[in-house]
Amino acid sequence: MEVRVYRAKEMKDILAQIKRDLGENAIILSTRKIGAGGLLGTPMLEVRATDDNSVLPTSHSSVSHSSEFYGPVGVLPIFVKGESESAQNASVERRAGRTERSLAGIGGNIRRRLEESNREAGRHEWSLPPHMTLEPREREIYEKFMEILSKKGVRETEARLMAAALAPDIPPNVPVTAKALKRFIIQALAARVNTTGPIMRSGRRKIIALVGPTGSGKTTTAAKIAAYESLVKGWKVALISADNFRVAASEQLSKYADLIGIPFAIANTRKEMSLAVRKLAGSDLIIIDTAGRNYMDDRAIERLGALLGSIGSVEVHLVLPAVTREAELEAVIDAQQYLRPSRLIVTKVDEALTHGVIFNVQQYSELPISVIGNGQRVPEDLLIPEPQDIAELIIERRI
Ligand SMILES: Nc1nc2c(ncn2[C@@H]2O[C@H](COP(=O)(O)OP(=O)(O)OP(=O)(O)O)[C@@H](O)[C@H]2O)c(=O)[nH]1
Ligand SMILES: [Mg+2]
Repeated sequence: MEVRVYRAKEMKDILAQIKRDLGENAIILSTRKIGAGGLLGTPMLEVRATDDNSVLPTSHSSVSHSSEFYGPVGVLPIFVKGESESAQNASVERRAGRTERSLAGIGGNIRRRLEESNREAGRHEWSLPPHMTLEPREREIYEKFMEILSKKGVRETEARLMAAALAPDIPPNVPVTAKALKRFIIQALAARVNTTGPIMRSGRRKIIALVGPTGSGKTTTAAKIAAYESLVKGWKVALISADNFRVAASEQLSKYADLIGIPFAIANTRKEMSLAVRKLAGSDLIIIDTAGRNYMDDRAIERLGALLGSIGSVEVHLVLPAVTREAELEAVIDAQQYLRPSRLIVTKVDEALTHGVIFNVQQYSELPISVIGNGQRVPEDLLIPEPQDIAELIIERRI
């Protein structure tokens, strides 16, 4: 077996040279950095290669390919140098065995840690709300409820109240298992969640505005509602873009209006807004899409408030994404109080790992939920939820 040694600063230069000398199927036996070379003493690379592919490991040996070698000469396997094929194969197999053993070790560690943390979770004793006492079986049920609710991301204070109120009501024949108890917790959640039902319930003319933080899904949801109410429900719908922050934003909405086949207007000042609303007076439903603004920017929120204030009566829907941390969502809810929202829209539930956040923001804002956004498709990924839908989504991830 002829072994050649190449040195250069760049791997690509070495690979080009190897390709020229030894052809496309050359095998790299080893690579290493060597100290010398270059004006500034830049490290050089040294590569040993051969065109004798009998050194390749047998198919079951696991030899890793380095991404460094994907490129000009294609995939060149890295291989350890050795005197003979059998010695090389044995070496590869020894290394593969070591890797498997160490992976098994890591897997074992992860599994052990998971088991420990599950045992911890099982051992966790949830404190009861103040002044509450429970019989031993009730206490056991309470613990189970708390385990389920906390796994689903329901805020602990809310969960404790719900679980403590519910535990004494569970009939004695119900086993204390998560499976048997889930339907009770779904019922309890459904009884607490507040939703509005369809946006258009009567033929009364309505103007709604979607407000909320940047990128929360306002424009997408405005288009979804417009398509649903107009194409499925047959109402006369119009869209207004009040987003003068980005040129592309009104274009985005105008395209949706074209696709749905409904009127569209842009209104960035109080005057333009009054004009647009007057022009679209024949519509059953006017949907206003607003600019997403940083919730800490009070001035922008005030300006938006003034713009919406120029419309006689507008139903404001606050759009929140289910994938934001709750502390921020609460800050957004606080900041947007100025706009007097009366409805909540929760988007991106398809991207959330747990859905307790829907319940938490609903309880925190005390606003009923009008719409759930569960994907990017317009208009398919829209849900006008009943409380039961939200409870099932939280506990069973079913929608
Ligand atoms: N997965 C998922 N993505 C969504 C959902 N709703 C919106 N999006 C995506 O979120 C991104 C932002 O959506 P927009 O509707 O432009 O959000 P916006 O609130 O109008 O954004 P700004 O006007 O910039 O504040 C887009 O990529 C949407 O496709 C949803 O329910 N699920
Ligand atoms: Mg937008």
